[in-house]
Amino acid sequence: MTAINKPAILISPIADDVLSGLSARPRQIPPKLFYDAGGSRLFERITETPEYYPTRTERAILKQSAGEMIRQAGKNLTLVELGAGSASKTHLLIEALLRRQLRAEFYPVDVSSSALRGALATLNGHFPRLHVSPIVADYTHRLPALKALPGRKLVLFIGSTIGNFEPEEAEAFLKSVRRSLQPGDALLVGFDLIKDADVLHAAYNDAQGVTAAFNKNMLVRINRELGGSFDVDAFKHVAFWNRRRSRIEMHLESLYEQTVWIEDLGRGFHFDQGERIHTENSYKFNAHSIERLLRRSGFKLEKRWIDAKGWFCVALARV
Ligand code: AVJ
Repeated sequence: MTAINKPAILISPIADDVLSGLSARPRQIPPKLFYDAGGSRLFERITETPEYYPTRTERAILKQSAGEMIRQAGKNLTLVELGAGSASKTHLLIEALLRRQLRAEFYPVDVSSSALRGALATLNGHFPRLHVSPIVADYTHRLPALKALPGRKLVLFIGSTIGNFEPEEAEAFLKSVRRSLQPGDALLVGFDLIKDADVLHAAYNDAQGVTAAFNKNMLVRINRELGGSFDVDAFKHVAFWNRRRSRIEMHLESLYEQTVWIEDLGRGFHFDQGERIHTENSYKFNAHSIERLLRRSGFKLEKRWIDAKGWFCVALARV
C-alpha cells in the first residue's frame, strides 16, 4: 500500500467548531457537539430526572393525541424525523400511523450514529410493518433530499430541539425544511413553553448533577477526540433563565485562571477565572412566538396540542 492512502493527519469533524468557538469572544461551542455516544446516554438520563419535565410532558401529549395528530396530517404518510436520537417518543406516532395504514416508511435523521443504531434495532423489533432507513447527517448543515420520498411527508421535529436555534436560525432552518417539501406535506414541531422561572431553572440544574455531567461531557469529548487536556473539575456547570431573551443558557465556567492545551489544534487556550464557554441556548416559546415563527417560515399553523399545565406545545403546520 502506498503512503498516499494513509493520511498523516486525521482531523476530527469537531476540530473546526472547537477552534473557532474557543477563539471567539465570548467563547462558545455549539450544542450539537454534546451528542457523542456518552453525551447521548447522558441526555437520556437527563430525561429521567424528576426535574427535567420537557420529555415526559411531550410524551404525555403524544400519548394523548398521537391518533389525532396523524389523522390531521393526512393519508398515506411517510415519516421523517429530524434529530431522531433514540426515537423513543416516536413510537407513539408510529403506533398511531400503523393503526391507519398497513405499511409505512420511516427515515430517522440524526448526527449520532450510535443513537440511530439503537433506534433501528428497537424499531425493527417492535414494528414489523415499518420500514426504517436511518440517515446519519447533520441536518442543520444540509437536509437530506426529501422531495424524492414517496407519499405525503410528515416531518417530525419534536423534543424541542428547535429551541437550540437562534431565532433567525430557526426561521432559516424551517424555511429550508419547507423548500425540501411539497404542498400538502406537514411538519410536527415540539416547543417548550415559557413558564415559572423556578421550574425552568430546576430542569437545567438537576439535583443529581446529570445535566452538569452532560455539559462537561463537551470537555471530555474534546480531550478524547482532539487530544485536549481539560480538567473537568476545573470548570463548573452554569445554567440560568434569561427572561429578556426567553432562553435557558448553559455555560462552563473556569474556576481558576488556567491554560488548556489542545494537541490536535496545536495550541493552548487561556481562561481567566470566571471566564465562560457558552455551550447551549434553549429558547422557550409562547403561542404568539410559535405562530409567528411558523408563518415567517412559510408554514401554516393548523393545530396545537398543549398539556394541562401549559408547559409544552406540539404544533402541526402545513406547507
Ligand atoms: C435536546 C435541546 C431539547 O434544550 O432542553 C437538556 C437539551 N440541555 N438539558 C433542551 C438539554 C440540557 C435539550 N434539547
